[in-house]
Amino acid sequence: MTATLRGADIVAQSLELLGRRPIFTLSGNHIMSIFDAAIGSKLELIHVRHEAAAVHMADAWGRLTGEAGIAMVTGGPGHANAVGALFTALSAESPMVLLSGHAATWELGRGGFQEIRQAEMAAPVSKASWMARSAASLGEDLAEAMRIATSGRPGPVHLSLPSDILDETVEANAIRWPDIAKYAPQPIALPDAIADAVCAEIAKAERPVLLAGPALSSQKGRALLARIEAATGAPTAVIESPRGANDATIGAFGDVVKKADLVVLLGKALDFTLKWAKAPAFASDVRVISIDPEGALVERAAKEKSSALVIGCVADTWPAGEALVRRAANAKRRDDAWLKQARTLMDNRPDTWAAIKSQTPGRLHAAEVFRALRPIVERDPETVLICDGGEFSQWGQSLLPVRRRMINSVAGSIGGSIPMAIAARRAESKAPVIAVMGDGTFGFHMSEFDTAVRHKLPFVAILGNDACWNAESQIQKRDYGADRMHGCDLLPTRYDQVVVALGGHGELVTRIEELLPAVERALQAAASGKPACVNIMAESIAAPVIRV
Ligand SMILES: Cc1ncc(C[n+]2csc(CCOP(=O)(O)OP(=O)(O)O)c2C)c(N)n1
Repeated sequence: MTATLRGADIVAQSLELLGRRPIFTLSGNHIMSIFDAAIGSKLELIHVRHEAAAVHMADAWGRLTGEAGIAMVTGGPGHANAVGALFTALSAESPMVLLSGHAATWELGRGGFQEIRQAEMAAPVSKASWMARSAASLGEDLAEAMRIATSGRPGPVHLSLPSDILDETVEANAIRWPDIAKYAPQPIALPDAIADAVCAEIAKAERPVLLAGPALSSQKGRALLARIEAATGAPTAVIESPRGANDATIGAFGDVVKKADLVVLLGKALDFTLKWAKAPAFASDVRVISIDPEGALVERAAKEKSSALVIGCVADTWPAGEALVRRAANAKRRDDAWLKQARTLMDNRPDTWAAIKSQTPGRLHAAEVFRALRPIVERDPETVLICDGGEFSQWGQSLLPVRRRMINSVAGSIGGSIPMAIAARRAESKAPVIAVMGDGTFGFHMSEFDTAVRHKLPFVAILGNDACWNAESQIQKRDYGADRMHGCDLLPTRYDQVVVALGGHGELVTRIEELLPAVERALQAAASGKPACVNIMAESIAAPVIRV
């Protein structure tokens, strides 16, 4: 008798073959065959409370580890819930794969249960999106999805899995298991001659800057940028926030780019975050170099900057960065006066911040909170920090220097930090995982504290609770006037008690003296297995802007 396997078993075994990692999932009719196939396999299922959370977790896994994170949801509504979160992963350039169950192929076009055109739905927020067509080749579909997710500019990929294909049995000798070597990413190198030309342009420029996209925001990516900076003498920065050069993480970088006479884009799209490198954000005669994995983005740079684009080349970011480090030695050495000047601006945090104190009894100012937290995040160099939400967390971005950090991406999409912290804990077993967010943001996925408790994946949430969607309230104040701020109020809810009810640890902080003891207790709770929330009553203040 020939052995047979179900499509679902082929999925489970292929996922093992392609490198074991957790599967962030929410169950549903179309994927119960895969849950069944997981029995006796080494698949680790982390079962969440909302499909978007599964995607945020896979996104965080991708960003922290560099390997494709996997989210698995059911078809129709499960898929629809998941798709929105792909936008965050796409703009964070995060490698991940969304596997969605799907109506059976024989139901299609006939009004099948939860039938919807899933691949088309996910296409605008994915690098690639398709529906599997045969059980025998499911392993190849998975390998191809992971290859695309991790190749070139990393990003999310979607694969729909029709339930009849998952249920179908295939004879073992007919199964096309993926040849792993065939699916390894094939990076596009930057030719030495072009690397030499880029290095020569940098050496010749008076005030060059090198800007990287979110794919280099990882610890490894930042280390590569530090090496490029040391080798070329050009200041480097990751542009990972919708605030672009005005992201408070990079201090007064807006003043640096304004002075620049050459901008090297290393896997950084020329887009709204850079105001398309036009005046007044940049000098009107700034010259631009674009090195990008996507030809379309090199072309866009050419279109936006016409003859000011001095070099455009399709190459992958990592090998291109390595080539610049290697070839910089051949270029004329520049003095480091400009680099020092730029670094001073990027490290700038206004002196006045050191003395900021809350003006509102019973509430803390964000600057007080993050000044106090800085020594805590610096205690362990492997600490993972996640910053999410509006105004409060941007103070955290600015005041908490860490090597491993994730923010809510160029899309500025709030809400993913609690699931991201859970996935970060799964990727990092020892160092503290700290998520900073506003109270509006906390509400998106607070039920995932239950997931953290069930799966013993503890972290600490630092919650700036001003009972307001403050970022939007600040827009009303700025654009329409202080007398037209309305409709953005929340309640001073005891989110700490919500977390206790879900099985975690909660702290309420209304005075600065209470902050550090509360955070230490929260860290201890997390170290002993309980996720924790420090609910800090905070003043409603605008995000920091650093200008010199
Ligand atoms: C998914 C998504 N929904 C809505 C927005 C718009 N938005 C940006 S910040 C913000 C308010 C955030 O409020 P909160 O988390 O309480 O942080 P605060 O600004 O009060 O510090 C909103 C609604 C967004 N960027 N992303």
